[in-house]
Amino acid sequence: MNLEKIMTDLEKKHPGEAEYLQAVREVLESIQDVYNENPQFESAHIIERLVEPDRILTFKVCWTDDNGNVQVNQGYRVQFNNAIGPYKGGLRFHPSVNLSILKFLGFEQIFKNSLTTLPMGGAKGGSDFDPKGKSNAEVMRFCQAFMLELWKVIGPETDVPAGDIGVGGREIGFLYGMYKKLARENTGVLTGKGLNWGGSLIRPEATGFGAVYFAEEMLKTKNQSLKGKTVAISGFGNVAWGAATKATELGAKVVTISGPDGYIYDPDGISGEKIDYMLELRASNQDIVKPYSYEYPNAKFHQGKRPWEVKCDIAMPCATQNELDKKDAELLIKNGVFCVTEVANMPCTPEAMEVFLDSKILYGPSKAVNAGGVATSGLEMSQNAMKLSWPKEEVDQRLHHIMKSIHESCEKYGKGKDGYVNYVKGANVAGFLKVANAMLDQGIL
Ligand code: NDP
Ligand code: 2IT
Repeated sequence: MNLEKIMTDLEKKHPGEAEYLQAVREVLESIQDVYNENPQFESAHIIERLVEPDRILTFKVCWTDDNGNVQVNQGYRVQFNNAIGPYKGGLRFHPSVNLSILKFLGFEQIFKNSLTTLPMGGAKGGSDFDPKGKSNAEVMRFCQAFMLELWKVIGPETDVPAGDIGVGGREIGFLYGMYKKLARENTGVLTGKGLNWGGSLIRPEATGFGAVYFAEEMLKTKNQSLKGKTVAISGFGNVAWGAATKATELGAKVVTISGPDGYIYDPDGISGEKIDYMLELRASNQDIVKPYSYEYPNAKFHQGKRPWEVKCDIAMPCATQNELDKKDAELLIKNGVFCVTEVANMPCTPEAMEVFLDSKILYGPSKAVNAGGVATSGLEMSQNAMKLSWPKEEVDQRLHHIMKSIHESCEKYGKGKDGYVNYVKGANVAGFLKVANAMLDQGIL
């Protein structure tokens, strides 16, 4: 594989798509060896076929706000690869959404979904719509207008969207309602549905729970556990909530959460009703964490700062891409962090990742760590297909089992001669091999 040539060609073809190019480079660097050892991949041009999405749908979303003004947003669905199952991946509603971000997320989703052991291909979609400050009725009208276009390309056996930043239970409800009306069917076309209309128990918690189960497996390799560990978390959305809940349940102390306004340091630990308060804050539509320090005066708000300056054993970035850079990584290491698990998608910059790998700490990449979310979406699809619903314990047990198996795959392909497990390499190679072999089996498409 001529990595630099592939990257130069891709940069020429897709100039300025920084996040997408970053995600591709990371995977190609990891899989180089296994790719070169298997000439059948090169002769079938697997890389060239894998780095380009199968297709991208872009569309205009017109809707009317509460003041009667017409609003126009951009909508997207990137169907990346369906070698091992129907396209599967979330929808992100955030003003920063553009094609580069959705292509990076869709590309990552291929390997993540492959790791889950379930038959799901990779996709992502969304819009530059900003849910912040919008009324319920506005969110509903936007979701309905978005689905008016999207429904043509999705279906329970073709492409199954779900949530991501800015898309939670409320949005999935509005989207599903419109899909059902247009397609005249009541099927598992979206995941993250309401629990009383086809949703799976544990799906809301699954990304965070899965991430903590993965961290537990990593710690076990060092004869350690979460008990008594101090954890720094960023973000205060759905994923941060699930991670804080499970980490606390397993005996860790979560001391930070963060928002675009800064971070909260709570020396007493963010547990119990404080975790519920985090959800209230998120639902308040203001997008700030500062009010936490009024509610719990022992906690301190640090304006405009990120939580990576606090002393912690475990860091769990749960907000967004590239939110932890080289300086943050060096500071975390200096302060004694020994385990970093990426719960958001690609939260560490390539330079930060290098610092963690060079330091040989336990470092779990997002594809592996946060795969519990989409894995539980896969379990929701199975339940919908069987027209059954599993009890909470069963879903949780399956999720736990899947996270253990992802950890095993990472160890299998990521363990070096010195015994250090490079989980980045492990996740990329394991995810890649399954998809690449499926592509070989299915011919040139
Ligand atoms: P939410 O919308 O619930 O929360 C994301 C949170 O991060 C928001 O509070 C957001 O605020 C905040 N945020 C964004 N940028 C920053 C920043 N620079 N500093 C601090 N906070 C910031 O989304 P989720 O919890 O669902 O998603 C969080 C991450 O997890 C994303 O990377 C997502 O892709 C990933 N993920 C989600 C899964 C899911 O099932 N939901 C599954 C797997 C991964 P603001 O809106 O103002 O930017
Ligand atoms: O990034 C992700 O894996 C998600 N947002 C969840 C996708 C899904 O289909 O459940």
